Amino acid sequence: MKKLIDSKSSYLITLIFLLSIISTSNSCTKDAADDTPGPGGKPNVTVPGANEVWIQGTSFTPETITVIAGTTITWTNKDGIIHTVTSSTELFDSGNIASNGTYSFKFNTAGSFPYFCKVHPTMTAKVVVN
Ligand SMILES: [Cu+2]
Repeated sequence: MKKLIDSKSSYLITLIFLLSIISTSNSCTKDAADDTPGPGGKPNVTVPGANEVWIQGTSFTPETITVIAGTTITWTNKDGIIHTVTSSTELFDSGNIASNGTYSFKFNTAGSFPYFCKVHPTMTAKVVVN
């Protein structure tokens, strides 16, 4: 009889132990999810920041970026393939930008500066400097 009680109580202890693990791991998951949202409550960063252009899905985002003179713009290749940032007026040329690579150029004079990708010439965009 004593042996039966012992095995019952050890079963209960095991059950309580397992339940506490499950509830602890649930609260951990919830905490991690709560930490995920970035600025503005959006989960992580899904849009380029100011003075930033993303090369993503074989296109430039934003297609037109407007900045003031003296601003440095940074392009980031978010694709898994090579792209370039090449001025249509030969003002700048990044050369090949590998996946996750970046290229920066400082725009000192006002004007409209169209550019394209040498690898995919249908990829076009422009920088407007005020
Ligand atoms: Cu390209």
